[in-house]
Amino acid sequence: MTSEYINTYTIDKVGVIQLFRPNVANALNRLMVKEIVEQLEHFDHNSSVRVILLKGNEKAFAAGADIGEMLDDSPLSLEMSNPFADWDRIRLIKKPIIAAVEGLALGGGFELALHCDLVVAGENATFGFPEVSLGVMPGAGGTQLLTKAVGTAKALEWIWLGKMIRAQEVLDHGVINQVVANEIVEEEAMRLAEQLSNQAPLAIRLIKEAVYEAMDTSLMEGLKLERKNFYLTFSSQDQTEGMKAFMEKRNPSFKGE
Ligand code: CO8
Repeated sequence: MTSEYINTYTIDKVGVIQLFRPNVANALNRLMVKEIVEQLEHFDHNSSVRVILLKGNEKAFAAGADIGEMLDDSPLSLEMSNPFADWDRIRLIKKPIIAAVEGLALGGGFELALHCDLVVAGENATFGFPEVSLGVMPGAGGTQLLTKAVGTAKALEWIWLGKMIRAQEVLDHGVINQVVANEIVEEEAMRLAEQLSNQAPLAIRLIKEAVYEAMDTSLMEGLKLERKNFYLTFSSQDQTEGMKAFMEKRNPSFKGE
């Protein structure tokens, strides 16, 4: 798969996607978003990959959607080109996606991080939705995903004021998972990815599905799905291995079967 705006590689069972438009702070043009999504899907279907790591560079994870590309958009051109169809596909990825955020995660860049399951950020990382200063608003899920994470008061404050928020404050509001020294962001994200990649893959993906279901559904429906997924884990050899290993007082070795 050849890509213009991303670099990709694997380390053990971790598939890595690096956003690569360094001359424009990784501003996300539509082709770049398409490339990211297609690579996420590629890793999702690759049985030797268990976790996906998304990263930028030390200056920027991504400074938002490409403003130059949007300049001449109209409601009709947006409706017809349907740029958010690609974003919707991110939600369908079954494997864990971890974002390693250094530097800026603004606008669409913050939204991309919010589409990831876990986020490790550097202490100098800055998050924010500056769209209001461009006369627009978040469009790739920012108002919904941020509000679900922090509630209406903080979401309105941050988005209305186009606030630049330091990583620690974003962490304090439970939006991201870890803030670490800038130099070790990637290392820590990779450590987390490796830890997850050694867990039983079926359990990991069914947990992801059940946890996101809790955001959208009634408690009864969510409990039903959880129960079905719980039963499904008993179809795997990893369940037998995990429980046997406990009984035999040893570490389990999960094979993803
Ligand atoms: N789009 C296009 N180009 C950008 C963007 C961007 N979002 N961000 C930075 N660049 C470019 C700059 O124009 C500059 O290019 P050049 O060297 O050719 O002049 C280069 O990147 C470096 O930027 P700066 O010189 O400005 O570097 P600074 O370190 O001084 O500042 C900032 C970096 C703070 C990132 C600054 O460039 C900035 O404020 N950028 C805009 C941030 C922004 O407003 N983001 C929100 C965009 S709107 C959005 O994301 C909507 C999402 C919903 C739709 C998504 C689906 C399509």
